[in-house]
Amino acid sequence: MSKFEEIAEAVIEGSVDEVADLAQGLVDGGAEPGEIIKQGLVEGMDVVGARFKKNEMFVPEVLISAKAMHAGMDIVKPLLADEDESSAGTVIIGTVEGDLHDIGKNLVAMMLEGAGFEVVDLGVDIPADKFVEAVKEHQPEVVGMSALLTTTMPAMEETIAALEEAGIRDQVKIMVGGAPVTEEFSNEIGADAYAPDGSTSTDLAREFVQ
Ligand code: B1M
Repeated sequence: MSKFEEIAEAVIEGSVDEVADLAQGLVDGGAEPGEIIKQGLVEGMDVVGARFKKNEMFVPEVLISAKAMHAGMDIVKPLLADEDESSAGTVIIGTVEGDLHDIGKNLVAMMLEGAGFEVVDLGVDIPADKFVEAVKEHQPEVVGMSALLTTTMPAMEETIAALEEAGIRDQVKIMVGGAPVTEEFSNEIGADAYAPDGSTSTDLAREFVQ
């Protein structure tokens, strides 16, 4: 097994210290930071995402894997000469206004980070105008919105309307998700895609930036 495969395996197992040690070892041995991310950390999180989708892994395990992935990122990220160059793209993500649920949104954000995206996580209870400001500031390729309450789902539509009003709707792809959200709802409100889970979010974001 190569050192990259070992790091991917350690991410899957959620071995935080092992990932950190392996990442440090690869850095000391002269491996490129981008290679460590793509062939090690991202490979591992890709497997985690796929297993989570098939119910072979569950939320607590995914969170531990994400923590392990972050331990590797902490070592490698400062060494990237130009983060933008190695970033797969930028995604702004947030839970919409009135909604405080963030476990799923955080998982999605971590999966996206694991896939090499620069993620700007706005947090929870984010009003439409904050999304608009963030798009203007960070110029992302993708905007992700999460809602866990049927009562906050309309805030997704309001946010899309605010982006349209600001004249920046067409600059971004909009992805929505959260337990009550459906493909049908996503189409109704004019989003570009519905993602049922973190793994699909990552696949969609990759498609969007191509
Ligand atoms: Co809340 N809550 N909650 N809650 N809560 C639900 C959602 C509920 C279904 C429980 C129930 O009644 N059975 C219900 C909603 C009913 C409805 O609207 N239909 C509910 C309610 C009513 C409420 C309160 C109103 C309760 C009250 O105070 N009376 C209140 C509202 C607070 C508010 O937001 N304003 C409330 C509060 C809370 C807690 C604070 C206690 C806590 C949240 C803690 C936190 O997030 N930090 C909480 C929790 C934990 C839940 C349940 C139990 C679990 C949600 C969760 O984290 N799931 C939930 C019941 C349930 O879902 N079984 C419930 C795990 C998570 C990994 O899944 O978030 O679906 P999920 O994310 C998935 C996908 O949906 C997707 O990917 C994730 C990974 O696969 N996804 C995206 C999510 N966002 C995405 C964005 C994307 C793409 C994919 O693109 C950007």
